[in-house]
Amino acid sequence: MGITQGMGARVQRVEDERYLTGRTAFIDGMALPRMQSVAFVRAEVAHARLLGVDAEAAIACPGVSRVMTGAEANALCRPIRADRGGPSGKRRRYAPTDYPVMAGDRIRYVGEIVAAVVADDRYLAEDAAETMEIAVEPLPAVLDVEQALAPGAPLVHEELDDNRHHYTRLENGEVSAAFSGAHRVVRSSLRTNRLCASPMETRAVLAHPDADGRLVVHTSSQMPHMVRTKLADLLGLPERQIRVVAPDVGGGFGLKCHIFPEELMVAALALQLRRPVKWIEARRENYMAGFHARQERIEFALALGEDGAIDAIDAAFHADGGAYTSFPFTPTAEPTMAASTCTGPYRVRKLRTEAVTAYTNKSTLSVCRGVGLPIVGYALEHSIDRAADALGLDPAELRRRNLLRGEDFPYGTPNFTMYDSGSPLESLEQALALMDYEKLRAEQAQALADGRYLGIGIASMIETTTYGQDLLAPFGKSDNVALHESARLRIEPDGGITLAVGTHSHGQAHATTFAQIVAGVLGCDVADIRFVQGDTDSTPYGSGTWGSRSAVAGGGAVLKAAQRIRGQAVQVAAHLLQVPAAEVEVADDGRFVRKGSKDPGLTRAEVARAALYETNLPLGLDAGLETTASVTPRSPYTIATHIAVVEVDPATGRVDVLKYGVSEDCGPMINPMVVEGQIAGGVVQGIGAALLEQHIYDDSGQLATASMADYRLPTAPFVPRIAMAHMETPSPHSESGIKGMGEGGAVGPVGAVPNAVSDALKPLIGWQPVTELPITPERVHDMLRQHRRGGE
Ligand code: MCN
Repeated sequence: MGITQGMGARVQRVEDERYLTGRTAFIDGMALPRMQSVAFVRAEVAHARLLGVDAEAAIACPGVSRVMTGAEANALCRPIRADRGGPSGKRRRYAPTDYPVMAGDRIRYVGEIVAAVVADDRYLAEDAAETMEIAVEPLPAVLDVEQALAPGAPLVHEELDDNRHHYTRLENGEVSAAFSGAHRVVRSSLRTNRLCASPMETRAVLAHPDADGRLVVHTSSQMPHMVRTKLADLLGLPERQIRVVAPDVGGGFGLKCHIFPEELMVAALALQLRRPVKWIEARRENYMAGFHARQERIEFALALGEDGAIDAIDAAFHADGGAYTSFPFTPTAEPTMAASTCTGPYRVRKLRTEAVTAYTNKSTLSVCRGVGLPIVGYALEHSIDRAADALGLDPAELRRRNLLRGEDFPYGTPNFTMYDSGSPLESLEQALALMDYEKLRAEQAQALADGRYLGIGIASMIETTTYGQDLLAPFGKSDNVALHESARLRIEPDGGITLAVGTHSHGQAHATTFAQIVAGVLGCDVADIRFVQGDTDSTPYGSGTWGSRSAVAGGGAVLKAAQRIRGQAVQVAAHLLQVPAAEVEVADDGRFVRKGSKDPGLTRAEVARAALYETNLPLGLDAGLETTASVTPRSPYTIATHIAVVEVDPATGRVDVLKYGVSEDCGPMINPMVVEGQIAGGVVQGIGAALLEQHIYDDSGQLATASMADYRLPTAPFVPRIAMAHMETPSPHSESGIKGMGEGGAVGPVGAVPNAVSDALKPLIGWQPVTELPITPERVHDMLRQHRRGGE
């Protein structure tokens, strides 16, 4: 089969069979002799002085082997800390805090760990945890970014002067003049919902000392090498004494690319007790103490010329950042990314942005699929549709007048980003054709005549992917994330191939797509390749999977390793065939043949065995066929257009998504089927973010949405079939021209669905903005009610 399974082929996902037949290695299914379970005792107040923890009754409970409280835990393990270089000043400040593994003398959010109880099983541990007496002196809680930033607000961290975690400001061009001279200004105050990743598998850790006394930590992580480095650093152990394994991981969506107090605590307890210790997170804990994302207040303004050209953008993103600085990604990532991408795919030269993160007494806010881009998708696309309405233009027409075109690329944005290639305008036209926009408008008019309210929403977007050197180097030295990615490739003596990578696939199908890259270079089948990931003992150091980087960074390293090993194999084959290496080529079926010769040449196995066993190979050649390669990537930008068609029922406020279409250009696709799967999964998440998902804290800082009954996720009947069309503009920023695309699906709906809702309600109340997400039936009712009130 060989080359037919290379890049571009719709190869069936090789990893699915084991998931579908239950032959998986999730941590919950693992058990070791003498294993203990942990239950964490968590704070029940949002902000308090912690006066004391009475563990006497818990220690006496049946099966309990250990109870640990803050003083002891914090002496064993240094706090998590995310420092970053660079001076503070008028335009920039960053004030990180220590994130202790357990609350010391202060509690800062409901769900913070106050103690750990270790027992023979989780039931016994939970029963004992119930008996713990926690004495607190409540303090006023800060529960909102505006409250946090108001002068005189109670301090979440006493050592800081105020609750500002961070701010950055940028001004490029004469923005004030552009606004005062504008033909039209469109200004909106918007709010995005506090939501979370909600992976199917919650967080999970199983740690134990091995026979040599090394610490082995199984953890449900997207970044196993980073976790090992931080465990060593914070527990004070030599890194070589730690092995981290991220086995099967049931989804991460950005949550699992952090180091967590729970990982450190379970590891510390296993070392102390000298036995395996396990923790499986309950959904309630995940919602209270797994990080949240996205809650921001946004001020967004466009200055437009008479022809509808956007002259300037003025945008401020204020994030409700929660209690602590997470590592390696921090609560500052969402607003910073929003500010640095807020011109989207449009031609805008003048820009003013402000990004602020405030400490609040809530669970820490960090990254989730899309990081800042869904916020921009919402605010910018909302503003485009609002402007189109104000100017009396069709939303597609206003986009046509402002979108970047192919000839504009490479394009430097006013926020100092260099877009590489593609055409947002062509993407719009492709999406309009895919969905038959004219026909949709006719159907909408017919529906209205029948008394139904249909709306069409467009979102044009550009997705930052890979987060390469160009984007991250300007932040200076980084101890937080490694930029490179690596791959190790070995051709075994029987011709089979072992590929080990530093990334971590937990749904993205790397076992298939990375194998396709190798298949394309070596002319083998995907089935010939054993894929290894997630184990720091057997994979090369990599940064892991986040930021839609694996195809470009990891895939780039795989390609480099495959090309290098092919070169090595050609040297050996040349010796065996007794011709110069330049005369040898790899045929589509993987045989090493002399160019132009009908001779069958050599199989991969023959060459691989010779590389190990042949006695008279030239002395300069490495023995065996094995290599490790790494790539430090640049950032390619993926272009997409999403179109949503919704129906709104004004009586109930219910919004149904009837049709959905995506045009996507992520460069040459390694596997179009995998790309389409990623888009579909993302769109479902994006529809959830637009219509359903929301964490709500009450006035005392209690999380009111701590179960799946209250935190609503989209299910299959909620989502229509998704139409897709592709373009494949190569990127000059990557090997093979590939661009990443793992997050974009989740970005578009957050712009397209609200616009479709405003469009649906237009015949009833004129074009009214959706100013807050998610668009619950209550919010639809509010829009209708406010309009009625306004008209009175
Ligand atoms: N791909 C391709 N051709 C391209 C680009 C990508 O065939 N031109 C393939 C890649 O080879 C890979 C997949 O598409 O198999 C996604 O590639 P990429 O865009 O590099 O994204 P990553 O693999 O780095 O995945 C990370 C991304 C992120 S950041 C989040 S969050 C996310 C997501 O992927 N979390 C997910 N998708 C997820 N899907 C599942 N099922 N579960 C998660 O937790």
